[in-house]
Amino acid sequence: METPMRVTVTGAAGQIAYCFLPLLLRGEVFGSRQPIELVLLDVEEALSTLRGVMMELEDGAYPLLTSIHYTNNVSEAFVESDVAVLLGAFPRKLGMERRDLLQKNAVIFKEQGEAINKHAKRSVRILVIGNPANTNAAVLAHFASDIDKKQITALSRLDQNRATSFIAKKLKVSPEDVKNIFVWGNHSNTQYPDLFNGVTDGGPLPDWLQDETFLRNEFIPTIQERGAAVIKARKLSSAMSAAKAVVDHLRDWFIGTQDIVNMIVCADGSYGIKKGIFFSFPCYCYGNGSFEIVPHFPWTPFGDPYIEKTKKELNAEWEQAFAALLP
Ligand code: NAX
Repeated sequence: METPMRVTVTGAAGQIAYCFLPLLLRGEVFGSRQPIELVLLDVEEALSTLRGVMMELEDGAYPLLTSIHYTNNVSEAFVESDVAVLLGAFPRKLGMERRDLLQKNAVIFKEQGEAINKHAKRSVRILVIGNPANTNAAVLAHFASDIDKKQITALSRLDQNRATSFIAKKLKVSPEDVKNIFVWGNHSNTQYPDLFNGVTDGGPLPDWLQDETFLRNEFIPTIQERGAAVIKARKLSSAMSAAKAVVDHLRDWFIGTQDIVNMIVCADGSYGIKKGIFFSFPCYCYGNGSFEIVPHFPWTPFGDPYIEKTKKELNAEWEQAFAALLP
């Protein structure tokens, strides 16, 4: 057995955590030989639920679980963390303006960024899932100033999985036979799902899938609105599919993959996206928590207005979030 890895999960009393934690402890992320020290963080009001989650994890008798600790203390939660999975965020409430949501979360991710900077291992890898995920990651990156920005990513894999699965269903093939479907930009309904680089069976997607009317009226809005459609049907937001996407993201980032995967990462100037913005790009993961933005998949001119829209939204989010934090 290897040295235990300390994994901190925030929002651990929530519904994605409830689906994700069993998958983590079954070895689906870091493999079946990697022991895990689990630290669970949530807010004070959720501590009783968190205690129940901890009891259930103990009752699972997972061989990989070496220890488990829960807390509502942010500093304590990140001590010596190897990996931080940040699910906890302030939810949008009825009548709440988006600006207020951004600012409430900016305060949370500032505090967590500072705590990670102070207490986590220097090699820590951080995955932000809590919404608004791109801007929360940007805030965290700003305040975890000693941590390399390439150690911080946010989740757009659920959007990529949704888009890939949609195309596979149209083609009547398995999702693993469809590659290079990308989702660019913000994890919001301005995201740009793009299939022009898609391949199946070693060749490009059929022309009928690249028809602009189909893209505008069916493919793009279905993927952009998929989260809302799940809420409408289930009366709860996506949790099972989100947990699967978290597993996919972390496993590929740590173990590596031959596929090109979507991750929200700090823009380095690739594709003309302003440096410092957290944006969903096609990435290649080498394993051990390293990745590169893959530069060979430009969107076609059809995508330009979509990219402009999502860029504009991210710039506005950045300004609104930081307005609450910086003098
Ligand atoms: P839940 O509302 O079930 O759970 C969230 C948990 O976070 C709650 O237990 C809450 O008490 C806790 N929390 C709130 N503030 C906290 C803080 N400051 N510190 C620690 N914990 C805190 O939400 P769930 O369905 O589990 O979703 C978690 C987050 O993922 C939400 O923000 C959601 O919007 C976001 N999502 C992001 C996705 C993505 O692709 N990036 C997709 C799925 C999901 O919608």
